[in-house]
Amino acid sequence: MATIITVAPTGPIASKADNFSLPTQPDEIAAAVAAAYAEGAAIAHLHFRDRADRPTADLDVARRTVALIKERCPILIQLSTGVGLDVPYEQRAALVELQPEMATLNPCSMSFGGGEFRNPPAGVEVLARRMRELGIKPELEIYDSGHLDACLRLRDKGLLEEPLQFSLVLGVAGGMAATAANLFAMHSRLPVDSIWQVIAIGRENLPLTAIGLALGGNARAGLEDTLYLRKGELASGSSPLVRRVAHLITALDGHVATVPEARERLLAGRQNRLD
Ligand code: KMH
Ligand code: ZN
Repeated sequence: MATIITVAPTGPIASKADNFSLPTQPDEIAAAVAAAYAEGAAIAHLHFRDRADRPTADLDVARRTVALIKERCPILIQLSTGVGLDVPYEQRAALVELQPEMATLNPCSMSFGGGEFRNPPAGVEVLARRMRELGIKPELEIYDSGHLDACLRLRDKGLLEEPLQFSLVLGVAGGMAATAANLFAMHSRLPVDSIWQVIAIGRENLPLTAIGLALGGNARAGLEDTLYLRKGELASGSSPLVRRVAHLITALDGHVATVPEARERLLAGRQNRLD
């Protein structure tokens, strides 16, 4: 089966002071996504920033960025509803009204680095229900073992449709540590037929992404997850990180999913609403 690469070019935390190549404005994000698409990414996981580079859920910024991406390439759009730690939940949730093909769903509140990532249970249920109504595929962000159980409860309430799609996020301070043992433990608990990928934050990004691929998962790459290509060497953008993951996939005798293949696997029977 083809392996899907998601590019995550921006994220909620890093700034241009951390890595000058971080794209924050619509034209920069569109250029970064197009370059990543050329290297094999089939999904773009998007966060937006205002003119001062602060995380924003501004619908005009989101719409403009998506339009610029669509002018350049046919990559699938996944909007982050995580957005940023200081953005109110209702604004974050409103992004799904743009009807992207996919969006993230973060099931639980948690400490997140030095801040708080607020995902109140009632809000999560409303957002899950709305995504189901709109036919938007949720990517479930699992930062710890109990987050998986929270997702299974949402499924049991009829708010999530199978196959479930998970990101196993390792290495956020406040979530599970970036260790192979944690990855194996989470992987062993996923429902059969789940679609999943590793999101490994920071210095363990490469080895844990490689283990995820060897276990049959998809992969995510980009400056949201690591600012470095290797120790001491800042990445010049997300596309070198995507290229490296594509090499890993082919070295494992796998095949990098095209956009039509990713669409078929993730969105069978759904409409492409942003076209
Ligand atoms: N920034 C990652 C740790 C989201 O955007 O909804 C998690 C993430 C979640 O990508
Ligand atoms: Zn994100």
